[in-house]
Amino acid sequence: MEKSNFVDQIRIFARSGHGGAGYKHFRRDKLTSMGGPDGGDGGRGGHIILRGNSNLWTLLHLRYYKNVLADDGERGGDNNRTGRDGEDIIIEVPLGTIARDEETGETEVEILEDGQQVVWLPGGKGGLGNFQFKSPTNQAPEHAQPGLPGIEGWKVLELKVLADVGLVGFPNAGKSTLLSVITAAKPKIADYAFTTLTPNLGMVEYRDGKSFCIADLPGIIEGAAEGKGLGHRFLRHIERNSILLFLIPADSKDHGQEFQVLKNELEEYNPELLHKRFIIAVSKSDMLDEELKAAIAAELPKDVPHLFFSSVAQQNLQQLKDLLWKELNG
Ligand SMILES: Nc1nc2c(ncn2[C@@H]2O[C@H](COP(=O)(O)OP(=O)(O)OP(=O)(O)O)[C@@H](O)[C@H]2O)c(=O)[nH]1
Ligand SMILES: [Mg+2]
Repeated sequence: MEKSNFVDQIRIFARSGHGGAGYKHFRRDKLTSMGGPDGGDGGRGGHIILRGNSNLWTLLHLRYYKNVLADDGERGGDNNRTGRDGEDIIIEVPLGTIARDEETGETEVEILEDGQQVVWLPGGKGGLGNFQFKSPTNQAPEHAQPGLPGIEGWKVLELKVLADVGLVGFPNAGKSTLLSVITAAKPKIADYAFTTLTPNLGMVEYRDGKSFCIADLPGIIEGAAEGKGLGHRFLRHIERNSILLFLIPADSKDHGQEFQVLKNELEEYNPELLHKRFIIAVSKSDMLDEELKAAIAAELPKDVPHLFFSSVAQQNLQQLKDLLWKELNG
């Protein structure tokens, strides 16, 4: 079995720092017995910040992160001294990471770019010291503010792979083989079902230095939405692909039917997936002659572009890349 180090979801308890309290104090020294207020402001609590890092591909590095607690701001001091801010915590995440609140399910942050930095859970503001409340009518304010609390809760970080093209197909359709011949990726390939257990990404080097990203996903079977096979949890990774490339092997019993089954499973998972651009590619076409190709073409839906190719015999790979590029930029 492939060792699974593809961590695409983690659950953490996070808390940003509380603001430090404002200080109440009056100046006292040898020469001043009844000085004015000089209590300083409290410092801000530490933020919890998310930062995109394009060198990360999974959430594996956060696997043992359970409690993420930022420091509180320091209390204000005498002589108008402002308390130190609590130290911020910066969590580096791969592009495509979403931060959600576990209870409400609400998406709070989405990281899409390298270096993008978002204050996810802001630290509480520090309270004002009594110095700030001095006024012509109140020369000796007794009041200083407490700091505001930080934000805490159970949170979920979830990764949705950002690829331009997602490969969709039954197990054994030849998805990983295709990835291995059009990109530098080296996914595991075998003639049994569910060889691929976690997504693989590869870059297709297109002409003139242009490239696009393609994601090879675990196979889907009928009933995936009810948990059959590996279930449909990996379908979340195609939610952001702009094109879905359906791979239907030449030796399928019914090509048209196989496409429908795959489409139904996507719809069960998320009906919006049906609004994406689809392309059908009949894989392993080295097994077909022209007559068989014509018969299969007749079974396929008329409104979806299709193409025959073979990874093993290196047939039509350039045409496939051209078609993907055209659809991506069309
Ligand atoms: N004849 C022929 N066989 C192929 C071709 N592409 C892949 N195969 C074979 O089909 C089998 C399955 O290939 P994979 O690439 O592992 O299939 P997959 O879709 O990634 O399968 P899962 O990871 O289980 O979902 C392997 O035995 C491949 O050698 C092709 O173009 N022609
Ligand atoms: Mg595979």
